[in-house]
Amino acid sequence: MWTFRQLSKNATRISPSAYRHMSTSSANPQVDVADDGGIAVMTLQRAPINSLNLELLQAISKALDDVAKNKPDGMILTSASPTVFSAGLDIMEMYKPKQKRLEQFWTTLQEVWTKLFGFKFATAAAINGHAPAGGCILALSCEYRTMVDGKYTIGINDTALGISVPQWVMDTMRYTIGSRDAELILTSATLCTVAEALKVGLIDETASDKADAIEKCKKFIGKFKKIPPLARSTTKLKIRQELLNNMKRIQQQDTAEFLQHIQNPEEQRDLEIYIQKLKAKKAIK
Ligand code: CO8
Repeated sequence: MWTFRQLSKNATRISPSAYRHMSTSSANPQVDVADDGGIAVMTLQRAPINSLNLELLQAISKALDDVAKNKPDGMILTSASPTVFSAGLDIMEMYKPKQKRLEQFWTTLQEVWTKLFGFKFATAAAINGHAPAGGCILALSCEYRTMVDGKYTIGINDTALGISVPQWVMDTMRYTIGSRDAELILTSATLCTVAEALKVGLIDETASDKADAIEKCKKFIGKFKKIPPLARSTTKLKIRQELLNNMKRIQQQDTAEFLQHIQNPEEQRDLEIYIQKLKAKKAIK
C-alpha cells in the first residue's frame, strides 16, 4: 500500500515517460497509479484495448478510493495502450450473460461513474487513442479532456449496438456539450474525429502525443493551485449535484431496465451481429 503524500514529498518534476509506476494493489494490475508531483496519474492497462469488464471496473473503483485517500492535487486518467484510451464496455459481458454477474457489472459501472463524476479533486483525461462509448463516458466524467491528434474517434455509439442510451449517460454528455449536439451524437451513434470532438466541445484541447496530453492536463489542474481546495471541491460538487442525485434516484430502476434490455433475445441478436462485425473489423472503423 502506498501513500500519495509520501511519494509526493519526494517527487521531483519528472518527464511523463519517467513516471514512477506502481499498481494500487499487486492483485490489481489492470490499473496503475503513479505520482507526478502531487498529481495522480491513473493508467488503464487492460490489454489490448481497455474494454471495461467487471474486473477492470472494480479495479478503477478501488483505485479511485485509494487516490482520494491520498488527497492529490488532481488526477489524470489515461491509458497504457498506444492507440486506445478505452474501447468502452466489454461487449462480452453483455453477450449471453449470467444474470448475477451482469447485475454486478452494471452496478459497478454506475459506482465508477458516481465516484469519478463526483470526485472531489480535479480530474482530467489524457485521451491517447480511441474512446468510444464507455471510454467516452469515463472521459466526460472528468473536468477536462485533452486528446491526441490522430485517426482516433470519440463518442457514444450505443444505439448502433441496439442499446438505448441510459438517462445518466445522456445527462453526462449533455452536461458538457449541451442538448443539441448530445442529441445528434447519441441518436446517430456518431463517433467524432478529433477535430469534430474539439468543435462540439467533447474535448477541450488536442495534443501532439500522450506526453503532451498529460502536460496539458497538468496545466489545467495547476490552474487551481491558488484556489482554496475546500471552496473548489464544494463548488464542483454543488454544480454536479443534480446529476449525482439523479443517479442515486434512478440507480435501481436503471439496473432493472438494463438487465431486461440486454437479456432480450432481440438485443442478444443485435449484439451477436455487432460482435461478428467487430471480429471482421467492420464495426466502427
Ligand atoms: N468489447 C469486447 N471486445 C472488444 C471490444 C469491446 N468493446 N472492442 C474490441 N474488442 C475486441 C475485438 O473484437 C478484437 O478481438 P479479436 O482480437 O479476438 O479479434 C480485440 O478486442 C481487439 O480489437 P481490434 O482489433 O478492433 O483493435 P483496434 O485497435 O484495431 O481497434 C477499437 C480498437 C477502435 C476500440 C475497436 O476495437 C472498436 O471499434 N471496438 C468497438 C468499440 C465499441 O463499439 N464499444 C462500445 C461498447 S458498448 C458501451 O460501452 C456502452 C456504454 C454505456 C451504455 C449503456 C448501455 C445500456
